[in-house]
Amino acid sequence: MGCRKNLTRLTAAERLAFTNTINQLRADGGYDTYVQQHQGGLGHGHGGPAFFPWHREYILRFERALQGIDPSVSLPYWDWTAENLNPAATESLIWRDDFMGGPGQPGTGNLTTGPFASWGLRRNTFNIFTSPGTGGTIAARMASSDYSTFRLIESPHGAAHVWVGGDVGNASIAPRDPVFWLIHCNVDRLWAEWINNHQSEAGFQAFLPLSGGPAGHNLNDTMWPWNGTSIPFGLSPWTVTPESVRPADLLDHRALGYTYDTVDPECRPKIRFKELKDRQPKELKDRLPKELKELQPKELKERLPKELKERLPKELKEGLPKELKEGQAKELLPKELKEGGPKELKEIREVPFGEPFIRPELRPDLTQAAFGINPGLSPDVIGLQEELLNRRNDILGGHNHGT
Ligand SMILES: [Cu+2]
Repeated sequence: MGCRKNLTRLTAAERLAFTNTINQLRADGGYDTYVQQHQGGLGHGHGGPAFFPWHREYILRFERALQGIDPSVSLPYWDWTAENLNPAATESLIWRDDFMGGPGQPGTGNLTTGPFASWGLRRNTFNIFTSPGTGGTIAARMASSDYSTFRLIESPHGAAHVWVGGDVGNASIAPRDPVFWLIHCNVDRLWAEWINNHQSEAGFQAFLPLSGGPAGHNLNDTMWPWNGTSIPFGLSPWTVTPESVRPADLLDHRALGYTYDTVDPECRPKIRFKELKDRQPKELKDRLPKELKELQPKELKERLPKELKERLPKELKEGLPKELKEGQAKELLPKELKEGGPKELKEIREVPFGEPFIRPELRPDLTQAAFGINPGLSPDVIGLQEELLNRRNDILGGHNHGT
């Protein structure tokens, strides 16, 4: 299944593949159809309950078009609610010249940098280090388990459009700027995340209304343009084979064949080794018990799993990790294991997944073509980290996410 990631997690190769396929789709003549559909759907996929499902189907079809060119591509998302600031950085990630390109030129607003520089796009002349700053509103909406409250996120999503401005700031032509797909992938992620967070609550509805709303906005209504009905908003038609696409068909993103890194375990980053390489081995070593500190990585690798096991209560020592995997006895673990393993491991795991940008102290030189760094550490040290993490995951038996 395709894994839709925060754009800050894309490798240089993934950024290139994404922008290349978009340019290819446009060169093939397949891009403008999406712009027209969005324009035709202005009064249908916007300003009402269908906003989330309509755009889910819409961007999924676009993603599949990209995958028809390069199957490795998935849409990335731009979490516009997070600080878009990279204080000590040379540039912020989304506006890199090898990704979305920069803001519009002062005066004209013309986009003259990046892979889409020749498209004739316009954007605001914004400061690349400042944020749209809509996080608070999103959090309140996300906390509600009522769809009619949640869906008001359409409004702060609009603020992200307007903040970038130019083409993507104009609803009738917004998808002309590929930033559109990143904004709407985030909208879609928020819906997936919201459903995931609330679905176990009694009476939860992933979409409302079930009936009684405007046409196209009820759970079991088919949606334009996929239903093949006449063009409702006066735009030139294109031929579609009628398909039944209803909000009800779109509630489970996994069933549609993709995952999100903030929702689905298999899409989550296990660990950001590349970013941690710089820092973690030294810190990890500093925290080891004195008698282990002097050991070389190879020796540590052999000894640590054993040490870890010795810290368990007697009654668990013999049985690990099978019993724990089966879900019992977690409460019998020593406090530090309960909370996610020895402090060292916990810190490895919790290093800043979810933050939009690589922490300054971990950040490679962003003026380089790639994010990859090579601090020249021994593979043994890296292997040790991996083993510790794997071991912790074994011990916690799948309870390794999100506590
Ligand atoms: Cu939008």
